[in-house]
Amino acid sequence: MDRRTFLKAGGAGTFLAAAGLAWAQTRSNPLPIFPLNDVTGGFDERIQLNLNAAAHDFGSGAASKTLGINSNYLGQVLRVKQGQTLPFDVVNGIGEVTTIHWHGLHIPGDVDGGPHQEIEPGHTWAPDVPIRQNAATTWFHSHMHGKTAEQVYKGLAGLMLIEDDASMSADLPQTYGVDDFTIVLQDKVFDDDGTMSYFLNGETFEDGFLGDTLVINGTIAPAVQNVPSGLIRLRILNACNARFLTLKMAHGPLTVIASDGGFLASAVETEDLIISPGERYEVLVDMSTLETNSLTVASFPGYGRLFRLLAQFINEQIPETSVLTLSRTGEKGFTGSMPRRLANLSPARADEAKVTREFTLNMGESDELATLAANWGNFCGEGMGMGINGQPMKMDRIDQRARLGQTELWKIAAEEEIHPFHVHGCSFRILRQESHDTVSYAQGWKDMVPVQNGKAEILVRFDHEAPDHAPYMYHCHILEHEDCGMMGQFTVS
Ligand SMILES: [Cu+2]
Repeated sequence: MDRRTFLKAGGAGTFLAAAGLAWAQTRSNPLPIFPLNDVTGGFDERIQLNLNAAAHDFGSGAASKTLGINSNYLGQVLRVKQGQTLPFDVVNGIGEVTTIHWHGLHIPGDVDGGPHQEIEPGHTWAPDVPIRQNAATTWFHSHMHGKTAEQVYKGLAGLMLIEDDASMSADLPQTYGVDDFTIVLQDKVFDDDGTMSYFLNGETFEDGFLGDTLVINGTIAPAVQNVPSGLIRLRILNACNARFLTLKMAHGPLTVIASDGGFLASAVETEDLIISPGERYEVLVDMSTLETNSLTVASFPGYGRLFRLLAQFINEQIPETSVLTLSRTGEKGFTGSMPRRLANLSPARADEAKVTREFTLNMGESDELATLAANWGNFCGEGMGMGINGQPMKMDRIDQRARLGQTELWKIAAEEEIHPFHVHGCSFRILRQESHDTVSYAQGWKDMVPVQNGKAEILVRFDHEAPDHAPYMYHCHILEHEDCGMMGQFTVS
């Protein structure tokens, strides 16, 4: 057995163990609702984001060492409005250097919060962040190169709900914490003493860190939430470091109304929704008649070669776990009906592209890649290397130069495995995924595309500048892959 085969076998062992585990505890916790900081009506002073080192009980009874933003774990939900320029004071109190990247925002490179905008411990980063894009569910998180995976895992992430005039007057549930819920899904490992653990070895670098316990809004699943009758809106973020999730309702379909970059053209009904690390989807669930309904999560059985092979034999045992039970009260809630038309979305036209770029996501195999990755300051397992087009991330190298306002066609391929590819500074449209039809709920505005078995093609355009000293990133959103060098840099001018 060579090293990789051995690592793969190790990965399968962990997976088999996880498959036999009850992912969930037996009792349900109340769904934690993140405090809402709603500045859509304006703000009097700078918006303070305090990054803290803290302790948090996930429901295991033990306090885990965590990171949080104005909170002990994860952060407030910020609700902001198109047209605002948000004056942030991001105060680094976590005791080590970090950055905060605004994931999904169309903003200039010098306020993007990528790995070049380091915040030293005790220092404050004060970017003015212009919100010019349409309504969307976005998030922000550490992008400290080499530490992103660990810092995000520990909780350095929060949500930003961008609204606009259309979204605020739309006939949709939008009463926060009543019929409009922000849902953050993560997978964790807990030690026997109930504390959260994070460790890295060849396997966790290769597959990314996969937990065996699902956590929803910072509490061990399942959670329960009382809701009024009518439509319930769930804005869902997959904030796992590496795990793809398949979401379903116990009864009836999910109605998808928005993806990463905003509303779909029209609502899409689906039995299951695949959500990759970093992706967001907004769904509606009809609670007019059911007493209870549950959001269930299974691990997407497409991950890894051996995983797929094994999945054929043990597919039945992959636990489909309830993460959130909605329980209908007597109250009357949102009385509108399922929407049909949601937004004007012009068709994505490949013939508008002036430039074509090709990317291949590389991992593991060559010693050369591992040596380069290590030499250029990436954080990898021993002997491991990752890169894009044969090049691991290098902080002082610009890989691509794009022109402002020009439409481009990007073709992305993966050597092996599946990788959720993310591009900074924009939303894009998925044109095609060679291996399979692009699911209809992924045909709106996106900033993530899963890449596996053949090329994924996206149509992208940048409307803000990113200079050499503050370039944008494109990278795999399996955070251990990103830290290991599956990332590149580009300017826009
Ligand atoms: Cu990857």
